[in-house]
Amino acid sequence: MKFKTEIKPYHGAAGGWGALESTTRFVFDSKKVLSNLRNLMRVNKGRGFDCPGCAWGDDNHSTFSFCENGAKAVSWEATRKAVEPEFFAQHSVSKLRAQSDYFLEYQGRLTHPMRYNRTTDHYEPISWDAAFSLIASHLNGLESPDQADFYTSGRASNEASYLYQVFGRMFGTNNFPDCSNMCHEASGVGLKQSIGVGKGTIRLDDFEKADAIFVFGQNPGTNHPRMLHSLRHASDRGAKVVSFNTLRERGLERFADPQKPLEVVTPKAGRISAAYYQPNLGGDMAAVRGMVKALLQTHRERIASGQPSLFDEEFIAAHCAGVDEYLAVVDATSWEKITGQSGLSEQDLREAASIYMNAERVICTWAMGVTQHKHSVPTVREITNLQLLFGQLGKPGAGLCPVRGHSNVQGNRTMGIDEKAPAALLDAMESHFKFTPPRVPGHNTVEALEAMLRKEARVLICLGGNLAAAAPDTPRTEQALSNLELSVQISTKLNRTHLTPGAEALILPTLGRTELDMQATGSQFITVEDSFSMVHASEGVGIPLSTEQRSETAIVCGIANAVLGDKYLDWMALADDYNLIRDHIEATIPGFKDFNARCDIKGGFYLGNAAAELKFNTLSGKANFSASPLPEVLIPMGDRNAPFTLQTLRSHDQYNTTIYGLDDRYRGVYGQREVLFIHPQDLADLGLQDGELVEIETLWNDGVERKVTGFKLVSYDIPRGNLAAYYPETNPLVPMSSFGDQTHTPTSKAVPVTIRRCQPKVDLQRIA
Ligand SMILES: Nc1nc2c(c(=O)[nH]1)N[C@H]1C(S)=C(S)[C@@H](COP(=O)(O)OP(=O)(O)OC[C@H]3O[C@@H](n4cnc5c(=O)[nH]c(N)nc54)[C@H](O)[C@@H]3O)O[C@H]1N2
Ligand SMILES: Nc1nc2c(c(=O)[nH]1)N[C@H]1C(S)=C(S)[C@@H](COP(=O)(O)OP(=O)(O)OC[C@H]3O[C@@H](n4cnc5c(=O)[nH]c(N)nc54)[C@H](O)[C@@H]3O)O[C@H]1N2
Ligand SMILES: [Mo]
Repeated sequence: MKFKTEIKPYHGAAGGWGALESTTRFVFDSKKVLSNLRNLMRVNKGRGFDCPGCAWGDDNHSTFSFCENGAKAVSWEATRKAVEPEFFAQHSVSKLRAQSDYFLEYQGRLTHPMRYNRTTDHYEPISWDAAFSLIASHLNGLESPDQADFYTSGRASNEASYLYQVFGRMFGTNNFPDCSNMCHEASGVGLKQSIGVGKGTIRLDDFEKADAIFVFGQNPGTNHPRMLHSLRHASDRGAKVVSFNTLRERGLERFADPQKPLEVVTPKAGRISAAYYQPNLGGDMAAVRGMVKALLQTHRERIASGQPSLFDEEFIAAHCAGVDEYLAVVDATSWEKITGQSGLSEQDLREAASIYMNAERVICTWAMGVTQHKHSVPTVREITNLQLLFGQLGKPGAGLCPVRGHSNVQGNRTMGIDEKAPAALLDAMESHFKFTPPRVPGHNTVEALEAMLRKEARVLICLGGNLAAAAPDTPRTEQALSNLELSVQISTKLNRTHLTPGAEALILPTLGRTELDMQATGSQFITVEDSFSMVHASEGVGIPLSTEQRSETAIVCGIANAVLGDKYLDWMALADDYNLIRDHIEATIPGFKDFNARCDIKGGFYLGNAAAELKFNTLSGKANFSASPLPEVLIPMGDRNAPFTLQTLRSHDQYNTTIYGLDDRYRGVYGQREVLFIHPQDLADLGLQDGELVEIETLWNDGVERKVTGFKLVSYDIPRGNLAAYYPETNPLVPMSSFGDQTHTPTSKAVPVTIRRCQPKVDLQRIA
């Protein structure tokens, strides 16, 4: 596989023909053109299947029912290429480790259960029954159930993830690390403290009613392309979209004039952002604080001149606690600190504030640019503070919207994939299933890896995902994984985690969401929950590539049955008929009354959100303002001063650790991934040139060397001192001990680094 590499700025708009061309290329490449297209037509329509791409909601009246990147996800899942036992017989694990993530993904779907043989360094076929027995003998041989970890990646269905946590808790542990720990954890934690519920408060059609939409730290053009439609429609009818993003992202600007951050929106086709601000990495809390400081001043001036309050006093009095403490902290925060930390001028922040106050209904959305910092919880809460001051909750067209990542990551939490599950969930498990669930909190992802490093965790089962590449500090993560006595991967595609086996390892090949799931009682559907708390059914149509592949639900049941027998539950009956699983969900999880019947509702059903109804399940019974000072420094790292802060982010042709291609079209990068975006003046100051290669080294306080080499410099519209490069290639740079306060989320958007010129890398021997 040879790729033409070039850097060529992209001048088109996000979406449009560029996207269509790229979509069809992916579909045609996957060698199953007709049925692929037919599949695509059905995504998110009728029963059909839910797009396994992102967690954006479904707009049932739109003709546009899939996006370019959803098309990639579907067509790559539907590939007819297969990784069969012969493939593993040909290639040793060590040889495969030298391959790129792109190569691994490209080999196709896993078709047979495989067991790693340490002596030969090859995976060999194993029967399902033998695989389940192996798992049972390891798990039942542990001294304590807490020596096992049960990881979940956010594609797993409600049914599979629900049974998975029931099984894990019956086995005796709360060790449920999940991808959410590396993702939107701060949104859940922060929102819960502020408004009593860890989910967004809005519904998709609120975008049609908002007067302003503030988008913080998110790149919807690539990661939530369907959101562009909502933003575009909003903008076309005169709502103002205001973006806070460290980089200029094509999907957020379109016609926004870089010279004029504040532009009044005219209904000119295509414009997304009315104003675009580029804070420093980690500068959003300061930016919002600055907006509130400006608003507070206006508020006081109004009161002084006898005008009505700028804030929603009625809302604050009726529903909120802690406003005085918060405003005191705002007063105590200097403009100097705000502008220094955010990197934005007072003028900019006053402009943003003025857009905000002139809008009757405001939505704030955010994603990884907000959640992957040390101070992410206070940042989420600061955004909430702003919304509370103006009563932007409990009314149409307004509210809080963390835009989730994986298509069912929100559903997984609802189903109980939570290492610190609330007592109510455990009580429900106990009374419904008649067992004593463990009450001690379990491991999150970083804690699980640390426990593996200490050899305290001995068995790992992963329901999807790719920890070796997704988790921080790659060499330490790989060490952790190889310390395991047994690593079990329930997967669709070959990935790096399979190539980092423990003493024993199993690959269990599973069906994807787009595929027909035939069980004893007929074709089964599953359910998922989107970012707007809508639960809907999803039924695959594609014919599975191999009769050996099993559904995630059937695999979870097979493992549970082998480990626990039918002591508490008849697992195999549940695998035969998913309606029975939904009956258990209905009996134990709030909001799922008449679950099976409601699965027939077109477009799904709404789980409800107490905060959106102004019911706040907090200790105070009110929505709590938080009164955190701004962090002392953005990157705490001991006593060394790093010249640069690096964020690790996604290119357009990837889905997390799955690499579909080597282009990042909107950023003008083609045929390569090892690039480093940098401000042109920083380049000049270092005496470096565009296109030169550098090594990037993390400056951290534990004496461990963290370095990657051979990254090509690309000058870009990014604030000085800030850098950006793709994940997972830069995960070796993210220290495992650098994580968010109260979340343990790796600080993937704030890595203190230095860079220096280097020689081209000697490429490893590749078998492509
Ligand atoms: N096609 C595709 N879709 C996806 C995914 C994928 O990999 N590919 N991944 C899915 C998942 S799991 C998730 S979590 C989401 C991720 O969706 P995003 O959060 O959009 O993902 P990132 O690529 O990490 O982009 C972070 C964005 O925030 C900006 N940013 C970074 N740091 C800061 C900061 O400190 N402040 C501000 N204001 N901006 C900042 C970056 O410039 C970038 O635009 O997407 C989901 N959807
Ligand atoms: N440096 C850095 N690190 C990050 C991030 C970052 O921005 N920067 N982002 C973080 C975020 S937001 C997230 S969510 C995590 C993602 O972490 P994970 O969810 O662990 O990783 P993915 O890459 O989404 O997992 C891909 C693998 O899942 C399997 N798979 C795909 N579809 C299915 C399916 O339907 N069923 C099953 N059982 N398996 C399936 C395939 O084998 C594929 O190889 O990464 C985190 N890591
Ligand atoms: Mo994510």
